[in-house]
Amino acid sequence: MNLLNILLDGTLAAGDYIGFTFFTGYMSMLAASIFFIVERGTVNDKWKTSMLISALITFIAAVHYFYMRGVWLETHESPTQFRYIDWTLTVPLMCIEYYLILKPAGAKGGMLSRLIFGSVVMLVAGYIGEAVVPAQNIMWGLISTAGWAIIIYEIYMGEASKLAAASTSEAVKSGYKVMRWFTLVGWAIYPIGYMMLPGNLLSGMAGNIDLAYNIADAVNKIGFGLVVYSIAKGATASEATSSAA
Ligand SMILES: *C/C=C(C)/C=C/C=C(C)/C=C/C1=C(C)CCCC1(C)C
Repeated sequence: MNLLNILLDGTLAAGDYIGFTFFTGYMSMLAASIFFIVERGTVNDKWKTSMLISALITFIAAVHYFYMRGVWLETHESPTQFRYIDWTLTVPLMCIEYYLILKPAGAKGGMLSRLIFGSVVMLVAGYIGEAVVPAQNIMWGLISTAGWAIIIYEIYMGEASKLAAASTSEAVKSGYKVMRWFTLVGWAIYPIGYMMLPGNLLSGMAGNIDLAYNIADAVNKIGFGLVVYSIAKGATASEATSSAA
């Protein structure tokens, strides 16, 4: 029996597709970290910190995926604690990416604080709804969504969006639009996964919360890092042309 195999020797059974995504998540996060670290050498100094943060995001995720796939293999239950520890570290780092990208355009600490405040509300409420009082997961999901809305407001209508619009760098301007699209559309996969919790709006659906989260993490951590990478590359190239002229 598959489950017995897993309990006895921790192997990945054929047909355990959620387990597959924990393994591919682990390996792809690790590969992405190496890519960002190596490519960091090819961008101008002022973009090197952004590249390092991209690598840290995927590396922190790789380490947590290593543990999460272990929990999944042994129990076939959601590794909720590791999941939220990972997000608590990686989501604020994504806020720092916004700050660093907009810093040459004049970003201030207040903008960063508002993004981080929104993240804390979003993640603390999400954790309470998943792990502390699951019977009230709808209410906590709504509070968490309010935290996400603070972030969306800031990057679409708040100071961050104004700074990006006023930036003199084409690479920053166009890359910023892709970054915030990830934060709106890519991040929407998480609440959809959450709604598959028992008692929530999509609980009868055939989906699985860990499958949704694993796909979302790959899209949002690796994809977001690649956008930062393309901004750094694009800005480096145009900085070279302008200094040669
Ligand atoms: C690398 C990890 C990332 C980008 C994690 C993002 C997580 C979210 C956007 C979670 C959002 C949630 C809601 C908006 C409502 C329901 C509860 C959450 C925490 C799943």
